Amino acid sequence: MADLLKLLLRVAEKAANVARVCRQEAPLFQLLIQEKTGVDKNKKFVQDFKTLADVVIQEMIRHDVGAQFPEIIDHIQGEESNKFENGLGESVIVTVCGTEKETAALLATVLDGDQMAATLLACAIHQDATLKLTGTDDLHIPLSPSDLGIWIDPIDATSQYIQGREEVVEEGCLCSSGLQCALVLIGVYIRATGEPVIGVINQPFNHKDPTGWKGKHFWGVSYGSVKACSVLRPKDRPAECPGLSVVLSSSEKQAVKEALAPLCGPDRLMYASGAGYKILCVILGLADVYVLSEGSTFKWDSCGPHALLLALGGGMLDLKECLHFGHCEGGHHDQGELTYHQSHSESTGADRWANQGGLVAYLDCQMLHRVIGELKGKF
Ligand code: 2IP
Ligand code: CA
Repeated sequence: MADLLKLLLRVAEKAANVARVCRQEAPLFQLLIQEKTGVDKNKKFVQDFKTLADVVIQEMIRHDVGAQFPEIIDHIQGEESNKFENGLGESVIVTVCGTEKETAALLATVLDGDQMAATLLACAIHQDATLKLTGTDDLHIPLSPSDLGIWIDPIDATSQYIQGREEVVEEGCLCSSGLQCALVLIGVYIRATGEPVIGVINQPFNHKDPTGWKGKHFWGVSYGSVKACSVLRPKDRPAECPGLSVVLSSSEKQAVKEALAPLCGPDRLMYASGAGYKILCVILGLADVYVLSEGSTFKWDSCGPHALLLALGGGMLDLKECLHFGHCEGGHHDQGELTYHQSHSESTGADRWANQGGLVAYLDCQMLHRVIGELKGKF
């Protein structure tokens, strides 16, 4: 399955290219930033261009993975539906076609005949990405494609991507908002158990050099004794530095913020945008723990980054379950690990795939234990 990992890294890079092109090319950028409401709303198609960009990236990943691994194609799910409908009852299924020209023609139908934008977008979708891969060649992952399913978040933290603020941060610090928080997330899980096994994260806007924005990618594999990650596990905190850092959503409940403040101190209780980005902060050691008390993330937000946490010896748990049962024994915490194969049948729409009990992401079980201890009974 190392071939699947390599393919996912390449398609995630292609997705990152599309994300960058949509901000670089003026005709696409104009479409991206204009919020169409009321009378300005595109009369022919209801969705905004940003939804189209998300859908196109998701379908491109589905197309490329399906071509090489047909056994997985019916088990690739994402945040977006590829069906575009308008008020006149017409609908178009947005897919990636066999040729760039055909894709451009199809995209033009949902872009209300804007040939220029459709051509630019189709060109980015059909362009192969070049990526230098390291550490993936010797990997042997004893899994079969017919056992696997995939979750895709084409662009997580879409609002940060659209606003496009360019934040400058010091090395080793997290970015609370801005383009750096926007990520392409792809996660592979075992269909029978829901366990995440392969994760790919691409950060299309990692840093800027004189030629423009440059991205960065991260990957992890966790299956039985096979644990591999492009990121080194951060060093354990020295004993003389007992403080603990937690990253939260700025919209987190006040009770959670207050419960964690004494544990972290003012500088170590941090806020950042993007569910995927906050998990990446834990993976990179920029924060020890990410806590979310609401059911506001979905399987596509967490599956990919979760595999990297597992590869590094950490994990991601359902917060509610953890608060209820939570003990961390023997250095690892198995109870309440999030899974990716079952929907909430009582819910509708995207909520069927929500991480309903909230979540807590960690690398070091001791840190998890301290955070859970503080939160118990507080909200
Ligand atoms: C969002 C995005 C938001 C996050 C939310 C996700 O996904 O990651 O930033 O909220 O949970 O579902 P917050 O930043 O408060 O953590 P998307 O941008 O793809 O809708
Ligand atoms: Ca998301």
